[in-house]
Amino acid sequence: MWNVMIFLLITALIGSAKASICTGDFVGFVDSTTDLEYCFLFAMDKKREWYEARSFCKDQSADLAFLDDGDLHFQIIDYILAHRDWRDEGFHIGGNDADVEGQWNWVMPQQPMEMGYHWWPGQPDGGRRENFACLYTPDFFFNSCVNGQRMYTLCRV
Ligand SMILES: [Ca+2]
Repeated sequence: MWNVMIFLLITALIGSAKASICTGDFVGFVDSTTDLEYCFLFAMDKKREWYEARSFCKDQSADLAFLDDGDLHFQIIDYILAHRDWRDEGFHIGGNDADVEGQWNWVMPQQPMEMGYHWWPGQPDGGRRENFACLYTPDFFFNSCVNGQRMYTLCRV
């Protein structure tokens, strides 16, 4: 009896746990609108400024995170909030208005950032002092972060 129940339990667990395509320390998130998995790296080893953060991601064959598609941004928020010691922090993502003030673009893929929706109300602000998009405490919606600010890094393959 117990043997059968344990067998059924293991079968159920294997059946529900789809193998992740993500390697190393990358974490897989399945976008519920496309059912496709995307791999993100939360680089908590040190705090970096934005350009250094981008180089770090490229060294991992990735880039700073793009978050305008599906529900991935909201899954990332939940994941960050589930880590008690991450909740007071900020994470670099792959958007900036460094080229033309007020024109926010993603670096990968190269396309304009959607304004509104993913941004905290009132963001972006700060003019030429704040040219780099980040996920920032306490809500981890998009914020414009101060040039040169050091924080953690969110990469995406
Ligand atoms: Ca700016």
